[in-house]
Amino acid sequence: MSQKSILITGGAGFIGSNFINNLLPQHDDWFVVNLDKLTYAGNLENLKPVESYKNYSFVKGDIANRELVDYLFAKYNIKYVINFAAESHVDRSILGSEVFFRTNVIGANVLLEAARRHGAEKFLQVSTDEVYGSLGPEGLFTESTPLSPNSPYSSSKAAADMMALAFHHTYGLPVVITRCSNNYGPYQFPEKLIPLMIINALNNKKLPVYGDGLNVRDWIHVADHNRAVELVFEKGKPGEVYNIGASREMKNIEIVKLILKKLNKSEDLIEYVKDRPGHDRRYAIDSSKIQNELGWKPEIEFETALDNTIDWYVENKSWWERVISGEYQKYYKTQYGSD
Ligand code: NAD
Ligand code: TDX
Repeated sequence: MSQKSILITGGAGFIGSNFINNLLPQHDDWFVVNLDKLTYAGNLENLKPVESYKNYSFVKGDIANRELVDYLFAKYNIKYVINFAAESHVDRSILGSEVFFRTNVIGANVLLEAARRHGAEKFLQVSTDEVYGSLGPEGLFTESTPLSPNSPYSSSKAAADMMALAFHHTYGLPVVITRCSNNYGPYQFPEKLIPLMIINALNNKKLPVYGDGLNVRDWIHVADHNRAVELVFEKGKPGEVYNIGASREMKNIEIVKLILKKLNKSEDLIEYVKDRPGHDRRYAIDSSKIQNELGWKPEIEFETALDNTIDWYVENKSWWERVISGEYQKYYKTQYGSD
């Protein structure tokens, strides 16, 4: 049987590790090379379920390192790429944007150039709904919504999307792009809303809600997102963008209250804090294109899966206790002004 050699980048992060853990057991026809820099967000513990697989290899390194990326393409005869690697947190991009441009823009360029030189047959760029900017109370993002990113993070993702599409247009590189809404699920780094609130509640710490708490995000379970990524990777049409979302809009404060209720904690733990600068008001995704053209649909029901996610954090205290030691403490103090 011939194996597809796939370079998966950022596979030690939240979404990438869920992708590899779920997909590798079903694919002995894939040889997966996971290239990850192991930044604060990368964690090899997330990949325990697959570390002994024979069709899996981990490489610690930077996607912006041209020599390394070129060497890996040649060594493993890489013909397929799924680029999950990114600096992914909006608040950190507001504190300092340089590393966002280095990884998200230059890193994507290095991968695209290597893919072009080595005759790649598919390149999937994992992007985000944040490239479309912010919505008012009505309407949904479609694939033809103009890009209007508002944060250093989303502008770096939008730059990578445009470059990836230009590589398709100019060189015929078979690029596909996915733009997904907010993910939740196991192994999410606790700087993001849901795990941060769960962990603070478990520690009886204040839950910092930005602004009036009425900003809206459209939530999807990471496993639904990853099924869509796999489908777009296999069946997506080169040069096309596919929005991914589960039509589950929630105000931030509603999520925070659901978490407190599930954990039997008082709403007195909620603390309204200074708003995020440039805070996008509302995201909501129209995913009819991937549903109609590729036959994907979300399958995971939000309330049950949020409960299961909360249970996962309750049961995996040792995972997050290690994750929030060290660098996280410094970040938390800078971002929230308290320990
Ligand atoms: P994450 O921060 O949890 O993980 C990112 C991973 O990339 C980490 O393992 C990190 O070590 C690695 N990485 C960072 N810089 C690197 C570099 N220069 N070279 C190699 N590896 C590097 O992020 P995530 O939430 O898993 O997001 C994965 C992708 O999905 C990102 O591209 C993000 O923009 C996109 N996305 C995320 C969401 C979400 O809700 N989390 C939604 C839509 C799209
Ligand atoms: O402490 C907090 N308090 C708060 O009110 C944090 C961390 C967040 N929030 C708010 C800000 C947002 O309105 O919660 C909402 C969600 O925030 P994040 O979890 O930081 O996600 P968001 O900014 O929406 O971006 C996420 O979705 C799109 C991911 O981090 C991105 O990687 C992805 O591209």
